[in-house]
Amino acid sequence: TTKKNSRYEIQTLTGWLLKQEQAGVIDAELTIVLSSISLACKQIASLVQRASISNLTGVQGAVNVQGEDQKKLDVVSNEVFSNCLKSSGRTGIIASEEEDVPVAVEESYSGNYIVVFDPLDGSSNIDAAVSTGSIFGIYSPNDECLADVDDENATVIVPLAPLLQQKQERCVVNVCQPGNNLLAAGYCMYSSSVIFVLSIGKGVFAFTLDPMYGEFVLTQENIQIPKSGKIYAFNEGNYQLWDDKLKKYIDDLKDPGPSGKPYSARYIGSLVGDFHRTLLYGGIYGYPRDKKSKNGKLRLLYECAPMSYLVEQAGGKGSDGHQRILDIEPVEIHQRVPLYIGSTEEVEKLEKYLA
Ligand code: AHM
Ligand code: MG
Repeated sequence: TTKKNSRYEIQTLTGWLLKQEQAGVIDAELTIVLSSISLACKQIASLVQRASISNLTGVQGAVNVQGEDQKKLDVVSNEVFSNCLKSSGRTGIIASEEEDVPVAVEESYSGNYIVVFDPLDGSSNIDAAVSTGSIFGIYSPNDECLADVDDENATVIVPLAPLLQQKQERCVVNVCQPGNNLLAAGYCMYSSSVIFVLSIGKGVFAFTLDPMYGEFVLTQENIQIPKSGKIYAFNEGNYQLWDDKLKKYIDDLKDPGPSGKPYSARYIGSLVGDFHRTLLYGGIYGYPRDKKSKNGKLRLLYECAPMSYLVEQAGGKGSDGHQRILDIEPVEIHQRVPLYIGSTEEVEKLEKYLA
C-alpha cells in the first residue's frame, strides 16, 4: 500500500521519477526519456478510447464511411511514440516493431539512449475494444557496441548523432543487445484502467492513469509475482502444431489426476493484458514455436526481453523453454523467440517437460 501523508497528497509518476533521480537510481536524461514515454502512452490511451469515434478502427489503407483514407491505430501510435521520443532530445536511436530498421534520432542532443518499443501490441483486439498495450525497453549507447562502418554485422548507421560524432562522422551502433543490458523496461495497458508498469532495475511499480487529474498515480509498489498459480494462457488453437512434449504439459495441466484441480485457461490474445494478469495472479503465459512458426510469434527485442526483465524484477521467470530470455543475444532486430513467462515454479515445471 502507498503511504500518504495527507489525503490530498498523491504520488505521480513524474514525482516518483524525480525521487529516483534524486536517489541516484537513474540520471536526469533517463528521467526525461521515461516521462516522454509516459506522455506517449497517455496520448495512445486516448486514441484507443476514441478509436471507433474518430475512425481509427479497421484496416490500413481502407476508406471510411465518409470516403476518407484511414490510418490504422497501430500506425498512428507508432508516430505518437516516435515523436515523443524524438522531441525528448535524449534518445539516440529508436527501434520499433512497426519499422523495418532502427532510426537514428537527429534531434538528440544528449543522453542518446536506445529505446526499443512496440507502440500498440495486440492490435487485433482494437476493433472490439478489448485490451491492448504499449511495450518498451531502454538501453544505454554502449561504447563497446560501436563498430566500424565496414562491419557487416552492425545494425544501424547513425548519421551525425552528436555524442557519437566526436568519434567519427558516421559510425555504427548495435541495437541488438541482450535483455541483460536493459536499464529499464515497462508497458502501458489500455484496459478498463490505463496502467503503466515500470522497472528501473529496483522492483516493479504500477501507476494508474487518473482520468480526473490526467496523471499516472502510483497504485502498486514492489509487485511480486506469486511463486505459483493455476492459470495458463496459451493459444490452444495451435495445439495440433505443437511439439509432443508441450502437448503433454498442457494435457497434464488440464488433467492433474484424481487428487488435483485442473488449471484455468485465460487468453486475451494481447500480451500486455495476459502478462499483467499473470504478474498479479500468478500462472504462466506461453507463445511456443510450432510446425508453422519455427521461432514462435513474439519478438525478442520489443516483447519478450522487456517482459522478461519485468517478470524477473517481480521474482518470476522468462524462458524460451530452455534458456533465460535475457541471456539471448539477438542477431537481428525483428528476431522471434518462443516465450514462456510467469511464476517461477510454473516456468520451471514447463522447462522440465520440454527438456
Ligand atoms: P502484434 O504485435 O501483431 O499485435 O502481435 C502480438 C500479439 C500479442 O499481443 C499476443 O500475445 C499474440 O500476438 C497473440 O497471437 P495469436 O493471435 O496468434 O494468439
Ligand atoms: Mg507486438
